[in-house]
Amino acid sequence: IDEQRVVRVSKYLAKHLRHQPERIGITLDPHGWVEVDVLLEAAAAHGFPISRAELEQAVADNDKRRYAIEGGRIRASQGHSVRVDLDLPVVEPPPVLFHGTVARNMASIMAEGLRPMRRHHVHLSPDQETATRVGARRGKPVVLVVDAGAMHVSGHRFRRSSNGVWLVDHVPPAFLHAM
Ligand code: HQG
Repeated sequence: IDEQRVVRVSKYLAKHLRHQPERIGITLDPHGWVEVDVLLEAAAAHGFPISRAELEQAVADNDKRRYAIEGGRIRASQGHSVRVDLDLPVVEPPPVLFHGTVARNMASIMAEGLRPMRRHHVHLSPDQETATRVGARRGKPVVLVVDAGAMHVSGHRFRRSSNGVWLVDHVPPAFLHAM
C-alpha cells in the first residue's frame, strides 16, 4: 500500500473520528470509540472504501500514532473537536513542556495565554523538536517553553494522550516564555 494512500486514509480517519462522524452517519461512543466494522461500512457507503489492511496500516504506520484500535473498536487518540471524554488520568507533567506556534499568534498568546481554540485542549509537546514541527505546519515556527511543573503545583490538571501529546485546558501567560 503506497504511502500517499495511507496519508489519505489517515486524513479521512481524522475528519470522521475527530470532527464530523455524522458526515458518514456514524456515532462515536462517549469515549470516542466506534466499531471498526461500522466505520468501514460507513466509509464504503459514503464513497471512500477502505480495506482492513489499509486501515491497519494507517493505524500502525502513523508517525504520530494518531489512532488506537482496541477490542475491535477504533478511536482517535487526541485532537477532537466533537465532545468526547478520552478518560485519560491526570498525571504529573515533566518540569517543562513545549508549544510550537507562529509569530502572528504571539501577541494574543502572551496576552491571554494558550487556549484550546477549536480543539478540546491545548496541545503541548514533550520536546522542542516536536514543538518545532507542530509550529512549522503554519509557517516559521516559534517555540514557547511552558513551565508545566509550576502549573501542576498551582493545580492545573495535565493529561497525556496515548501518543504522548500533553493536554491541558489553558496555559496562563505567566507560565509561558519564549526560548
Ligand atoms: C494557537 C497536530 C492566538 C496555537 C499537531 C496554534 C499537534 C493561539 C493554534 C496538534 C492562542 C491552534 C495540535 C491564543 C493558542 N491566541 N493563537 N490565545 N492559543 N493559539 O491545530 O497546537 O496532526 O488547534 O499556537 O501535531 O497547532 O492533528 O493546535 O497555532 O499535536 O494529529 O492556535 O495537531 O496533530 O491550532 O496542534 P491547533 P496545535 P494532528
